[in-house]
Amino acid sequence: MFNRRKFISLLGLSPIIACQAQSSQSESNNGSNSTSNIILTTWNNQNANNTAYKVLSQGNILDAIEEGIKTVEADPNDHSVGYGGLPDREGNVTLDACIMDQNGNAGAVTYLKNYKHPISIARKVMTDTPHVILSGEGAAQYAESQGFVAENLLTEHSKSEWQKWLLKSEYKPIINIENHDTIGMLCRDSDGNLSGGCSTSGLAYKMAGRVGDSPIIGSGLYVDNEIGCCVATGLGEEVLKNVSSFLVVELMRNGQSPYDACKAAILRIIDKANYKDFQVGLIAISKQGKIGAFSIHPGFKYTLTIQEQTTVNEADSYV
Ligand code: SD4
Repeated sequence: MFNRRKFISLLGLSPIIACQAQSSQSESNNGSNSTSNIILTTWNNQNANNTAYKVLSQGNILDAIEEGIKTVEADPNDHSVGYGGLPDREGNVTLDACIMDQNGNAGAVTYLKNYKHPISIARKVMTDTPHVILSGEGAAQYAESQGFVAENLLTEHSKSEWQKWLLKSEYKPIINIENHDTIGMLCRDSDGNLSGGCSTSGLAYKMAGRVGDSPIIGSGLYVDNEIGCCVATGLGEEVLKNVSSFLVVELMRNGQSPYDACKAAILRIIDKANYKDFQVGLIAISKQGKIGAFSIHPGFKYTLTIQEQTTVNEADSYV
């Protein structure tokens, strides 16, 4: 029943590198060696990968994650993240983000309005406060106190899309199966240390106050430096109910490869829900530098940077 689609968009890669990237969906070590830097992101996020890879080459894994994710948060053409993200049903762009490091530290912001770079604020929550999550008004107050500047995140385009939606106001919490672009990023540095981050404006036209999986440690992201890391994208409600990223890391702890663990966690979701109308995609890296990805429906792409080569690949899927 598994549809093993092996679509690869290559950016000037040699056939040898192409084969390495292609086999990355299964059990191979995707051409990495024990000292490879690896950046793995959800969807087609080549700019984010290239930025993060450059920063990681200079040595700081958290800077790599923050700077990589910031490129997407600042991009008005990405309608699922930061500036230009589609708003909730009341016309407010509300943001969720989190970060987790190799020492098990974590920080997150949820339901944050008017700040373009929630990943930077999440990082500050992690490093400079005694808490893991700051939410809504409190997160905004904290951002202001740290010198972040509030701004309107609704672009002309996202405003006019919202106004079109208002005409019928039909709310279906369905994730576009083929082409979404929330950013989840996993990094492994040359010492084998792992960290990750995630940033999203969540579901378009969601109810005010809705928080998805992306800022919730264990659901949208989980990192265990001894074992591996995982990040999720898709319909957050289903990921939340299954604590999918933690599950993937625990399955890896029990010996499964990143690919098998992502597949098993997707099957767990499918067992419990009518999966026909929604997408979930998972990506993971093991401590040893193997990667895996799996989704419910075809169309889930992930971006891999390794040995200075960036490829956009389509994950295997259940349907
Ligand atoms: C959410 N998981 O808020 C996010 C949305 C997402 O690609 O990943 N979109 O439910």
